[in-house]
Amino acid sequence: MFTTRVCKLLNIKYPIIQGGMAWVATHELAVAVSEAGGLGIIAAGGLPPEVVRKEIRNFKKKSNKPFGVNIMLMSPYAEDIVGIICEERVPVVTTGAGNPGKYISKFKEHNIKVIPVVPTVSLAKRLERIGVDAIIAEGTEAGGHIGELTTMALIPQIVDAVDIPFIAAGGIGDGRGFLAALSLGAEGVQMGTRFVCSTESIAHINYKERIIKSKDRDAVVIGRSTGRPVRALKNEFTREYLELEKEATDFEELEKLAAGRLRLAVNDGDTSTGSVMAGQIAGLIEDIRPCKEIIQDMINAAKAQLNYITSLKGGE
Ligand code: TUI
Repeated sequence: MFTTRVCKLLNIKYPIIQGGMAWVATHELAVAVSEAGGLGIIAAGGLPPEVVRKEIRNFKKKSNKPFGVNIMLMSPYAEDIVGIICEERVPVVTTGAGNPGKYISKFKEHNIKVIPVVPTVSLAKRLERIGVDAIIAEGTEAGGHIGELTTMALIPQIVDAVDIPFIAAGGIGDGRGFLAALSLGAEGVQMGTRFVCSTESIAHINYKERIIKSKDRDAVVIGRSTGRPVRALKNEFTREYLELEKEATDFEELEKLAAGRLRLAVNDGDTSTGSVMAGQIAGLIEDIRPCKEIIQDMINAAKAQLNYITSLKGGE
């Protein structure tokens, strides 16, 4: 059940992909997700290329399952990381925070599956034309760097616009969200925030606990004025940033304020002055569990939800 073109394309059991969260998505998390039947992803984020190579090799030492590397296209190292991914024969690449168009032919030459994250229909169509294998359509409910459209509005418009399989992301954290995404036409889901709160995620315990403590309106957006909006949980840092933003401060000053804040929260556990990037679904998450349980429970809950829907009868 729930076997889609995404499962066949990626050679995975469940069409569940782990988000490429900078600093959080190390090989440890990727191994856990891949071993549980999903697709684990190592986030290159802003890491130097040789560190990414080590992460890839560490994954391969611990698992023979398919996995991917996410390239954050704003990284100054993006080009070199593309080279390493090709050398190391990584099976799948996801990209974020930009248009990966110029790298597609190189990945194709190396037989690497490319799945870019896109926030709009127009970019999805353009990338389909140049030969990407699938698309991750990400709604604004997601954590980190975001687009404008909601998942609910974006997904059906993507289905109507492209023929390649695509994966829904943004606001998905359990079996109900998974089933809803499939109902709208997606052939898989990508989850970030849910996997941050896994046993295997190396995020500091304070980061995980901040997500568990969060309520529905805690995931706020900073940086709208810069053209690079980012969703993170409300704290001293987001308040200071939003105050500065109100004063119509220039881009550079805002960038300076945000520099290093994600690492501070993820690695040092400073959830007051660090950036606790997370999606709107954070309010739903109540526990830290092994990736295997997260995935199994999602599949079981999706089946239960589908049975419930089929059981609904009209008022005859
Ligand atoms: O990339 C993400 N989420 C991220 S990246 C990131 S790293 C960061 N660290 C500190 C400050 C700011 C960022 C944190 N979260 N998600 C995928 C995503 N990609 N969302 C939106 C996009 C996107 C946006 C524009 C993809 C393509 C795009 O194309 C524009 C163009 O050039 O056509």
